[in-house]
Amino acid sequence: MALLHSIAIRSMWQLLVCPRPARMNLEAFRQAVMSASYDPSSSAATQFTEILQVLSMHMARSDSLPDSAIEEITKMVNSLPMLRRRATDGDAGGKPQVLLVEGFGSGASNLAASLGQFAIPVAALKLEHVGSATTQELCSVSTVIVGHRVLQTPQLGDLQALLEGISQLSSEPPAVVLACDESLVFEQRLAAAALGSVRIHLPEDEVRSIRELVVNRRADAALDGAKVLLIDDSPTDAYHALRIMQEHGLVVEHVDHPAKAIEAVRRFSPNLIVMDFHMPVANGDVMASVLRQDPEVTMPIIFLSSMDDSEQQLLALSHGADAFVTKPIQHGAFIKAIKSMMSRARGIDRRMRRDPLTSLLNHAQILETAKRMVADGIEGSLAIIDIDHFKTINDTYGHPVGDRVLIRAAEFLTAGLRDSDSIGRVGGEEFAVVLPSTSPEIAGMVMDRIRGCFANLQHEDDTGGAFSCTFSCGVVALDQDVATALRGADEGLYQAKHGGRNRVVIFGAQAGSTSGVVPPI
Ligand code: GH3
Ligand code: MG
Repeated sequence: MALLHSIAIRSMWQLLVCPRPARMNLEAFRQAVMSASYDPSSSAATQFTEILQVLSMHMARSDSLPDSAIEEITKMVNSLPMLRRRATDGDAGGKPQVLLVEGFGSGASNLAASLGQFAIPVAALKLEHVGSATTQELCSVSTVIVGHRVLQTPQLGDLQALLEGISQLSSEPPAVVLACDESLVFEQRLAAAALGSVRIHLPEDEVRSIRELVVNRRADAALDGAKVLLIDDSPTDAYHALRIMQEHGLVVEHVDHPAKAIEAVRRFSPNLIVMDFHMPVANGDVMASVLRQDPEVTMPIIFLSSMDDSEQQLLALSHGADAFVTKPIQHGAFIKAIKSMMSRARGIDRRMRRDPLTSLLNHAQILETAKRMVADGIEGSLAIIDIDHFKTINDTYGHPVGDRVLIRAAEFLTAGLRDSDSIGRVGGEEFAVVLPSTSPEIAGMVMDRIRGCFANLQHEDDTGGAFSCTFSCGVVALDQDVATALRGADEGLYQAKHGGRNRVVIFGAQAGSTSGVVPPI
């Protein structure tokens, strides 16, 4: 049975069924949904069942689907990857990815408690009880927190064995966060090196940097939905590589000739390229140079090769290749190589493009996105959002609680907007959203819907109490130069603040045109 993932299901629906919703394609889609693998208790499972019900109901009546059913299924299919992401994020009952090893100082348990406040679930375990921990509990662990006192005890060996066990289960060694009361001396650091990749955390260090470590490891480990361009002229080899990658949730596009590679890279924007070394017209070393001529092609390139010639391999590496995998492909080693390349590339990409607290695009990147959209002749809208009285939240509840509100606002925007919209953090408590192919009126309504829901959210403070907060938003047409649009959105935001906050104001694109407060939906 094919191991299909939510993203593959969505691609199939968008690329195959929606353009031609005839019986044959509908049937293929129904089969794919039925054979998809998922945790039967997850919210994604409910969504899968609902899709099947809608499909079966309409297919019993006719050979094609009415527009209303297509719309309904499209909505469900679009939300699948998000449900899956949520499940892996550990929200709706996901397995904890952080394990606290208890008994080696209060610093570690304090850190674990603070992470809990950032909505990161932490499981706890004593080393003497490792034997009773189940595979289920340990296989999702990517970070282990332990107090530094473990370094001076004979239990250090038990901890090493636990870490080894976890890396075998999850095919990745976990990161170790060593919670220390004070700076370590060199001998202690030497002992800590035996634990693998260790991050030292002192009482004065910010908890949010550990939160980032956990969140990033989770994002890096997930291959689901990452895009791979496979360039291979041999149908048999291509089929083999394609199957392995698809089984691990990768979205793969295959081209069978080097001449098609450049166009495919532009259209498909892969996260990684896997390429046969020996191909007609150009071998791998030349192809690597050709692809790297384009400044956009920064993604890793892995070569598949049956040759053992280390000199040729070195040459290819000097031309911009990143790794070699020898044919015939060994399933495990191949996926490991892909994971490690992809995770390194994503880490670099994230540091360059993303805001560390919210993982949204940073200021420069969201502006770049807006500029690119205008340059491509796509009209849309720009929204600037600013949280109301945020300084008071910090002053009343403390900075860490303020941070949590920012993270929540970012998650809320991400969940409420389309995948094609781009979201950035452009200041302390200010966000920008670029909505392609959306008029300011529609963008205003969308932002107002999110505003209304956000205002109803309850945020927890550190004493178990709850509070709510609001945001104001300015919206403008993005059909002109970005600096002018930004001034317009800022002006809309200014009017929203002065009109009483907790509202969205659409600023007219033309000077002197009317600006409007969005009526409640
Ligand atoms: P207004 O409704 O007019 O927008 O008032 P405000 O209090 O939201 O605006 P103001 O600009 O006076 O305060 C913004 C505050 O945001 C001040 C700053 O300390 C805080 N801030 C900036 N970056 C961060 C951050 O990363 N985390 C936290 N917790 N606070 C931040
Ligand atoms: Mg503010």
